[in-house]
Amino acid sequence: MNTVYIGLGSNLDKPAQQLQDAVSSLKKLPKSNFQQVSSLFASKPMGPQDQPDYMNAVACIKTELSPIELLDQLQKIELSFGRIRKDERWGARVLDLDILLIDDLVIESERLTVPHYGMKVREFVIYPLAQITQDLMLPDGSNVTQLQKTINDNGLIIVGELR
Ligand code: ROI
Repeated sequence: MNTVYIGLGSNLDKPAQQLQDAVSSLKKLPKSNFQQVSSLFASKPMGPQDQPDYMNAVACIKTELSPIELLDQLQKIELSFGRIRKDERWGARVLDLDILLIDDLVIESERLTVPHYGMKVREFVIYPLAQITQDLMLPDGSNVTQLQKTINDNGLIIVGELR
């Protein structure tokens, strides 16, 4: 069993509801056990500012799926939520499910980079991750609680809980 942290994000079509529905989908993943999810956070868009604010959260699962099997499952969920993969980088999206960490694995393949390449500087990843872990260590030795202290919260706020 691998312990996996997944970043959830949405800024279209009732984002809070999208994230709650996404959590329900994560609870049904095959060969997996849902562990926990952070609070629901509202965040300012990183990247182009001419898009709605985001809702973000981080969930933890334990899974026997291989990393690629898990990626396939998460992309299937994104598609089922009406996610359209556009060429536009960093645009608005109905649902984003990012694999952040898989135990202390380092993966650099065509489809999958783990740890997630931007996670260490994104307040909407590090704050929810720090909320559900204690001194979690990344493969490069950095500590999530320490990272949180160095990253500006950029107006991030907790707006609710996910079940
Ligand atoms: N900005 C925020 N605040 N939250 C996200 O989940 C998010 N996702 C993205 C980009 C467009 C980079 N900006 C984001 O993919």
